[in-house]
Amino acid sequence: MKMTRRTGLKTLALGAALTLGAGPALAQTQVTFQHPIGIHSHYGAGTTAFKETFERLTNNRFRVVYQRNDNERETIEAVQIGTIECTITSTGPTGNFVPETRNLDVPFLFRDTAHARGVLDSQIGQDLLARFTPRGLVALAWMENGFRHMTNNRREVNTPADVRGLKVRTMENPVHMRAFQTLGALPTPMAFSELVPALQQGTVDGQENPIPVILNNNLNQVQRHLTLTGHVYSPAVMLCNPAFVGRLNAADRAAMQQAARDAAAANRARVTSDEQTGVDELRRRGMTVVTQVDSAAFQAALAPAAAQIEQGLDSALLRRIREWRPGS
Ligand code: EAX
Repeated sequence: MKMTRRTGLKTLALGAALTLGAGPALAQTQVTFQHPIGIHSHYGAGTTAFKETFERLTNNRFRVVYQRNDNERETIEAVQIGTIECTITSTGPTGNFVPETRNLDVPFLFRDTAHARGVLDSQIGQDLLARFTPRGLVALAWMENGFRHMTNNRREVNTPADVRGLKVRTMENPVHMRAFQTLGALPTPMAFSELVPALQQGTVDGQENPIPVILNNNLNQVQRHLTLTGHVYSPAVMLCNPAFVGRLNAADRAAMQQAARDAAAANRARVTSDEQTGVDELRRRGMTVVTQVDSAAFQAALAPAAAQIEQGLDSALLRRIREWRPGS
């Protein structure tokens, strides 16, 4: 019995060696990407662009494979450990790994998309990417979800007062939680993977996410009212495992960096187009959408708690971000 099994194994090994020797598949190394929302989303646009560039520039010696995982904290940990190579995650959970990223989560910090993208592309953004290195993560590029908006099942939200008493799922992020507490909501932090069941079961009344996330995750199926509060910008970041990056030769590493730039560009282009078409599409799917929002009223409602919201954050960095202008 033992003999037979050993022989069987030998045959298998030989067979495998022959198959591998047969063609260019020989040296293909799998690069596993995990992130939420699926390959047809704005995150998936990034992964698809990364795959296309990286595989092409390395003559297909690498094969990028996507797996969906809606738990961002889990994917970051998996990248740290090395069970997967890369992820794309919002800054929802990154503050637990790199506290400095919480500075980006302050409500109404960014005036508009150009401001947010400009800051992330500037030295400020590059310095923040470098902060991931000592935490066992290689941060390749800033990407994004867009500006976050509120949805709920109770009522149309027109003013900050309408938010009072709503149970709102927030990301597991103390800056966001404090902001919603200030508005009089009952913030309930949970992973993205728990969001849809929580909305289905009525554990929470609402949530907040950018148009691309609402659209690509079909949140219209579990939410009736959308208000374009744009209360905070939602950055995302592409993270890879340091041992994986360390094994790449110089040319492959340059290919990876080019692939990450292409990924960020594709991600942003998709966010822009989702934001252009998303409101009409979500109305078609049955949501009510409040587009005229008194943003100043929401900012004023948060103002008394600004010090508390920014507690433990880097006030000099926040000032640099606020004062950033195109070309600076
Ligand atoms: O990164 O948790 C969230 O609401 C995030 O915006 C989502 O996972 C996309």
